[in-house]
Amino acid sequence: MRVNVIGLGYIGLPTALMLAAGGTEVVGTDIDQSIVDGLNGGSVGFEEEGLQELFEKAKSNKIKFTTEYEKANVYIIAVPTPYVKRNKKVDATYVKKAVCAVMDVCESGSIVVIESTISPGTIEKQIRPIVRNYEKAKDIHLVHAPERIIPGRMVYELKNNNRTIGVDEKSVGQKIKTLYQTFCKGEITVTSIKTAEMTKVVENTYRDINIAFANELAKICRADNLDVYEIISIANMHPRVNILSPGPGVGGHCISVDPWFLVGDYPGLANIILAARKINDSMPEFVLERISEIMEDNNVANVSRVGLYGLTYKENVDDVRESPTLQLLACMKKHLARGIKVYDPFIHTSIVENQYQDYKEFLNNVDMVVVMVAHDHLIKNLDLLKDKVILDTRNACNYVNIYKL
Ligand code: SAJ
Repeated sequence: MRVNVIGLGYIGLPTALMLAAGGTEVVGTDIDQSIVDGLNGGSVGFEEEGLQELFEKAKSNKIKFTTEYEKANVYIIAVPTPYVKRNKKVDATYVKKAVCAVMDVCESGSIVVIESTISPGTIEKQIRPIVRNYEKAKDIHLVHAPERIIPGRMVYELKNNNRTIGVDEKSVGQKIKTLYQTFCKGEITVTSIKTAEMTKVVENTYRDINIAFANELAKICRADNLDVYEIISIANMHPRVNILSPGPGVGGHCISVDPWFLVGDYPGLANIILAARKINDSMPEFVLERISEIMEDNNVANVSRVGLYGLTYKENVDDVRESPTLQLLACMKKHLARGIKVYDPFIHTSIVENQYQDYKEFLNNVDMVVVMVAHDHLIKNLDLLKDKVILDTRNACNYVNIYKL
């Protein structure tokens, strides 16, 4: 069995390494020469617990990295699927390009597994027509095997999470299941392609709606001066209730993106889903209102004396995609409000105005700190904040007299 993994990013690379470490012959392909050079030079490119050891094991099992697509029995495509901002539909361009390139090199009988998240029906409407254009089409098997791993716990979750495999034919499902079982100890469900596509988007949408509920509760509790965190923690003591946490908004490339696929594809039907998206997208604006109220209470006259802690979409990662802080800054810019200061220990290049690289210098220049992300770095250095007015949007600081959402 020879596997060609296409796209050596956050999902493709750990998957390729897992397969190779488990003894499968693997070729990893990426169009970005610098990624391939980095891997061939011995650097994995990003930090994840256990990834380095996995890399060493895969190398000793002769994993190969290249910019070329190669002949293989199975192709696993793990390239990005962003969404089109204008109509909120999935943009499958990268997947389609990868499938075309695979079709140019693969042999009849090959299996093409798409791991990238796609909206229900994408394989039928956009991928199958590409495959049909090739003479070998009738013997090419399409599969959808979406991943579920979370940044920060990727290696552990790749090994232990349950998985879904969508196929046309049960026998192909069994082959791919056996392949994934070389590293995955979780339960693997084999179903149809469209069900697998839908399930993946449903999982992230479920979380988005649950977070939106928590965020709406935060607004309701603020209006009535109740402690939303206490209410949620008591409610969650009920054996069948599990409300997630309110926050300054929802970022990242999954939970804030996937529900739009359903909204875009099922207009008029996806109502709760759309409302949830709107509530979560309204949170940065709500944080701005809180900042303005708290500034007034504490005689902080100028927004340039306010600092946002955290630029990433969640704690302890260096990923800023769709982050609530970026959403909040965009909102301020729209209202011609500028000058708020920003710091994030994970972001070492300057990506926004008034961003500091030195934490103490940042703190020296502000009277009020808004905790947008609760990195461990913040929690370990909480005493540095003791003279500041603090708005903690993550319920992470245990000081008294702290403002919450
Ligand atoms: N957030 C809240 N309140 C919460 C939980 C999260 O406001 O109670 C916010 C976070 O701060 C962040 C956003 O939501 O801005 C998303 O964070 P996350 O940690 O919930 O999820 P992601 O985007 O890092 O990863 C998700 C995971 N999905 C689920 O947990 C269902 C992961 O398992 C998926 O593989 C991944 O999306 C994906 O690729 O789809």
